[in-house]
Amino acid sequence: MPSSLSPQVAQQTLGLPTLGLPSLAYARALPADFSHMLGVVGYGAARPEALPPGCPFIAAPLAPVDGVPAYELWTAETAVRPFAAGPVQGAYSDDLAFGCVRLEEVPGRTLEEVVEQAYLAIFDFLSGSGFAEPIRFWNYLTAILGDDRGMERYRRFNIGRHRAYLARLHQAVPPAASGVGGHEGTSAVYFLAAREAAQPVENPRQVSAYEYPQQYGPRSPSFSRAGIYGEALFISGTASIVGHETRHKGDLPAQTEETLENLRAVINNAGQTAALADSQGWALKIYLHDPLARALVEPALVAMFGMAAQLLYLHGEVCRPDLLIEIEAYYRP
Ligand code: 3EB
Repeated sequence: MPSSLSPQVAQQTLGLPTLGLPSLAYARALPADFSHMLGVVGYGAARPEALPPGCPFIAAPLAPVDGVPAYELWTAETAVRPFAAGPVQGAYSDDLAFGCVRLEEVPGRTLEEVVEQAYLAIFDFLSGSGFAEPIRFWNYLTAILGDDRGMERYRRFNIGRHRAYLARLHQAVPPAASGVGGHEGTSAVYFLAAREAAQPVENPRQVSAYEYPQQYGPRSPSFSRAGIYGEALFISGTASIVGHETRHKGDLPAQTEETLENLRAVINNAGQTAALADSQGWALKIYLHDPLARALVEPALVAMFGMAAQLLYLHGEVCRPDLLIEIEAYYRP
């Protein structure tokens, strides 16, 4: 394969089969058929009795703003098999793997150790499953802004993730990710992986997070702003940050507009501007500091992504104290 061609272009040119893409649904109830279910994430929800034993499930430590339990459902185009490696539970299809792990914080282990061990276990899962390339991570941390012996917990998280990436991540830049705080339960990480890496995409309006200056912590947050996987686009948690600085402190409507500008810039930079006309291809999670603020942000979101986009509003804590909203997105045609 000529190295100058992107993976998608090369596939089309050479007539190779296209990549099987994951489907994403945010739902209040579970489906009847789990044969293609890569994994289920619960928001304000414990593992449902109806879930078959092999189906991966992780309870995120955050709930929908309306308090009604919700599920995030990742489905593959082909049938799945369960796969576990140490503490990491998952499943894989022909093209994709899903995995999840709880961050069990026990006395005597620092948060950075717990995070590093969890990520090392994830890399063991990846090498054992044959899906070597992580394409998207979600990190939900309880008390994300809390102090732990003189250092913010999110900064300790970044140290642990950075150590594991240094040891095991072979991609030139880290994959797309979200890092958000929750208000209940146990911190959790889940991910999607594939046989080939996503193409990283940055935001020209923002400094790459992995190049943030040290004022945000001794180790930068390791994530790229988005990843292109086949025809799908994974957009990381996106907030009211320009350059590397917070904009519009305390002003939720202005932060929402800035966040949408950042999303627009990432989508443009990914060459996916036309996707904005395909409302039903979009699924977004909106993390709100104030669970009552949904009505303030919804009109702008619907104006940009259309009536058919799936929108899940969660009561989350953004990883900087002055940020009131963060938005992530998944698109597939
Ligand atoms: C930012 O742009 C906002 O630590 O994995 C967004 C997405 C953020 C992912 C992470 C953090 C992370 O820096 C915060």
